[in-house]
Amino acid sequence: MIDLRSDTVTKPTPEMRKAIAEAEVGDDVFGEDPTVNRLQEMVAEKLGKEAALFVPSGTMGNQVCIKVLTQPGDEIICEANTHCYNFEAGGVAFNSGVQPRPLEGNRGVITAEQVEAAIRPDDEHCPRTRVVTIENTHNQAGGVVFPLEEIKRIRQVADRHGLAMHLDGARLWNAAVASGIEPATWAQYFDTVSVCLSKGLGAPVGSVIASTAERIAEARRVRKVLGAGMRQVGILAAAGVYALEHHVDRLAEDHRRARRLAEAVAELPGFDIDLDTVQTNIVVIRLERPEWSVPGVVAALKEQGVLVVPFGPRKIRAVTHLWISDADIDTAIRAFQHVAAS
Ligand code: TLP
Repeated sequence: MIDLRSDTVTKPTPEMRKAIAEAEVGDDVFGEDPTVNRLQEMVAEKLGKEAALFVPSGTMGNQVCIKVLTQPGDEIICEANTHCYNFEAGGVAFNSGVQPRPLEGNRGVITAEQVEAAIRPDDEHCPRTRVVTIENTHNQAGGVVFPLEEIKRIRQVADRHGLAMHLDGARLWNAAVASGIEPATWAQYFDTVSVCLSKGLGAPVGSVIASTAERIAEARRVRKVLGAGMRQVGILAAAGVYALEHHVDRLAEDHRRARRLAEAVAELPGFDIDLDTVQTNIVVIRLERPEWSVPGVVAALKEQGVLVVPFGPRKIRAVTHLWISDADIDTAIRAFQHVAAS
């Protein structure tokens, strides 16, 4: 099976398993796991932040950061198709007691003008606007890199109005490799940043959040409240360290393969792809034939040995990653050709 459902499906490579097996560990609740400490220092440095914290998932990364930045009753501005609004099980309401203010973006990108217009007046009837969240790359939009210039402009608005900014950088590594802009250059505009190790980088588990030392100390408390103070978790952090050292630059290969798949499938009758959005490792494909259903096409591709996921009423998604080769892309293209011809 060629598994293009997500870049989360990767299994650790033999070399990564070796790093896991040999990891030095300690009790991380005591702050004594050397491998966790090393991972946190590495990520803080790569993101140009004072401190960082290992968390089990990207969802927890976003949730802890939002909790640290808000008070119950606040409002957070986000793009309407972002993960933290749609796919974290109502987490910002559940964990932080805040309400999201979704803004409709253009291919996932919201503007400084949209953000400014959405900021609430200082009025006792209104929630307090407290945070702007940005997702980079933007998953639902098809792996779009959020333009740095717009982030700078949104930051200016945030500064004028005393708002914090959070970056859901689950795939910030992809954005950095695709754009040639360093992770720290992106991160400098944000008060909190969450990055994932278990997506394109291929680690089995884990995300890291980064911010000031003060906020990370608070984030440690929040992580504890959520039950994720972990013990000899260096065995997982070791996979993250290995991934950061060996699997970042190679993301360019995933991007090249996604592009090749997208260009080939876009030519086939019945499949529509906005090629402008195919900037990284995600390909969102719209089904044009009215007689096709999403589950039907997903099943037909599966019969041809290719797994993709439903991604909205008329859409499916294919994602390239560490375990997808050029030959796999050839096979996947043939599978799409077969379905198009059926
Ligand atoms: N995304 C998953 C699914 O949940 C949709 C995927 O297959 O793409 N932020 C972004 C932008 C994400 O895409 C995801 C996961 C997360 C956060 C959450 O990460 P995890 O799954 O580690 O909680």
